[in-house]
Amino acid sequence: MKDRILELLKTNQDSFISGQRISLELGVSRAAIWKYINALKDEGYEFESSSKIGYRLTSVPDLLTQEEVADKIKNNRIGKSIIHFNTIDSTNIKAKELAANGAEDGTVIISEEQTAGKGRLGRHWISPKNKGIWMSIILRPHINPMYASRVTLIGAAAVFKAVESQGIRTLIKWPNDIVLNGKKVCGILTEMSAELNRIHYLVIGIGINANVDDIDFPEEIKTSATSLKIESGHPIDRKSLTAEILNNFEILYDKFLSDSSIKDSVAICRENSVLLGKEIRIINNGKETEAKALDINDDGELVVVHPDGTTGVVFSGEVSMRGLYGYV
Ligand code: BT5
Repeated sequence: MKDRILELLKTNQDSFISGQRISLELGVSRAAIWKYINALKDEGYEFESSSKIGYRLTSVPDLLTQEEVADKIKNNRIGKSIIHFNTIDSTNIKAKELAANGAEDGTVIISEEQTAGKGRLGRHWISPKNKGIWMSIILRPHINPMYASRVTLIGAAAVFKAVESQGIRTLIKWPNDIVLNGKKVCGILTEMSAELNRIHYLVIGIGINANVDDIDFPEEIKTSATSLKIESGHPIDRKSLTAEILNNFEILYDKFLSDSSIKDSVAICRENSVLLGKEIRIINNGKETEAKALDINDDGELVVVHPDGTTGVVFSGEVSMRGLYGYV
């Protein structure tokens, strides 16, 4: 009911709506309306109200709640249900917990802040309050677990397209980073619960530095991290960007489910890659090798040529590149 009252107030933002009208249109008592309006005030909505003329919505909070994002989502599944937190340890941890308890395919967990945001290999992800998009998507694909890591590239392609739609051109650093002016603006962490031939669930965690300020980055990542706001010089509409990512994700993900192919996502990652043609260092299981990045093949693997002239593919692992994130 709170959602419906909010919707009614949103569609009539230029005028007052009387309590009587809300009561009649939605079949709810005046006392209940008052209770819901107070709950909305607690969430940061602001109203003008008068006992004679009713209520008028004057300001909506900059929060990534279901109420604020849902009207921009065009999907059938992804993001139809958004579970929102003001603060949480990690949206990936919460998503895994909810998935283990039966949360539906496409459920999205978003938090305004993470106190223990996770990067790969146990690393920490800085997630300051109200300034980024810290979200995790629960997926239940009927595919071979072998193909699960392909979802990371779908995520990267979806973020690229969404950010591009806001007028900002980024580059993709295979397999899980989005880069702007040589610094990281987004990281993706895909986690899985599976048996040998069956996936229970996948969680794809996406962290985007939308409106993060320089001061929010700790000293050790100041030279390697940036935000869309810092680089573009203007604040980012987090609600639209969140919805755009989810909209693009569903389109690309549905193609993948229909034939296990990620050709479209790979094409986006390839055309906008920061690595291809460059000398790179690959760190896998603690072992470092040097190579030149040649291509991303249709399976989403990085094709490289080694110093001895042989070619090979890299499935996963760390890749660093001269000049990027301060690697010299
Ligand atoms: C990643 O790991 O890039 C994956 C990050 C995934 C974060 C999302 S947020 C929503 C969801 N819930 C979670 O708990 N996680 C996901 P990796 O490639 O390992 O990069 C981690 C490294 O990036 C750190 O060791 C830092 O050096 C750097 N870093 C940390 N926070 C950063 C930030 N906000 N922006 C840019 N770089 C950052």
